[in-house]
Amino acid sequence: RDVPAIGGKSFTAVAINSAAKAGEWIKTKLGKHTTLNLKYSAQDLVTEVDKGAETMIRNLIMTHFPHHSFLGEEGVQPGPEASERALSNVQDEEYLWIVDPVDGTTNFVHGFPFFSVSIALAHKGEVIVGIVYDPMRDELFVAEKGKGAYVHGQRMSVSEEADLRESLVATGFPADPLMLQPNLQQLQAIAPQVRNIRSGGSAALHMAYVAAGRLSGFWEQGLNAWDLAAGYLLIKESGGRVSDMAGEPYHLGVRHVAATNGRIHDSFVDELKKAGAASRTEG
Ligand code: 2AM
Ligand code: CA
Ligand code: CA
Ligand code: CA
Repeated sequence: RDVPAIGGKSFTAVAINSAAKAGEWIKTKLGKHTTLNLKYSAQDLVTEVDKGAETMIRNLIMTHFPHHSFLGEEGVQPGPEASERALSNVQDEEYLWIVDPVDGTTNFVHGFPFFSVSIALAHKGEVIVGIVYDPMRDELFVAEKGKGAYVHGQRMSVSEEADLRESLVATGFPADPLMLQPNLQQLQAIAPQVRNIRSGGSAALHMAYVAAGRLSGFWEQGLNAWDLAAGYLLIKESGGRVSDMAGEPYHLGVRHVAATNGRIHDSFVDELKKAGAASRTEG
């Protein structure tokens, strides 16, 4: 296939291999992790599996592409300020890998089998490859810019619903109490208008499900580039729309996200806005 390659290995192949290797290992550690630390708060968890998986992915990527930059969640100090600083230091690099080794650590820790590995490659700030891998179901979601998005090798497309009343939408509840309140207000506004609400606990996997047409929409506040970059490309290449809470197009700095099949996007964002998004779109 015609994908950008250096040293004979395509970007996408390296992303897939890294996610698959890490995912297989993470799965073997489910219920068997030995260290659990709190990062920023009692809701902000990390285990040796998060760190080990990130190291595994980083080493694989750096072996193939030693001159590329790397931004991984576990290499960044906890908290929103450090995350924003870390992103602004690297977001203009020519090639930047953006990695969340375990998206859904709370689920992983509790044995709730819904988590993923998220790997994106950005070229000068634009996402060109996006991979989300669910090791429990062995589902690999892959997108290349301009070439579509695939699951199980089949082209994905977003769902058809054009009306909130027919829509199944998901959200994530922010760990930060300051952001939980607006999220609950949005939940209260959206819930009566849609078919139903889900909250699985992995933002990247929710984004992949929007791309696959399994969810009509998803919103969450207080996320980071590593939660969203891969899922953004999956949705875009599946015909959907990703924006911030004000409806502005996605970029790597977006932290409060609205992602849909496109058809419900404007009404979805209107409702979220009315209900009271957190005050800063990127903060
Ligand atoms: P994580 O599991 O990689 O940390 C669930 O609502 C989503 O929020 C997950 O994608 C989760 O990613 C992310 N998340 C969990 N705790 C967080 C925190 N303290 N700050 C920012 N994002 C968090
Ligand atoms: Ca985390
Ligand atoms: Ca995450
Ligand atoms: Ca993580």
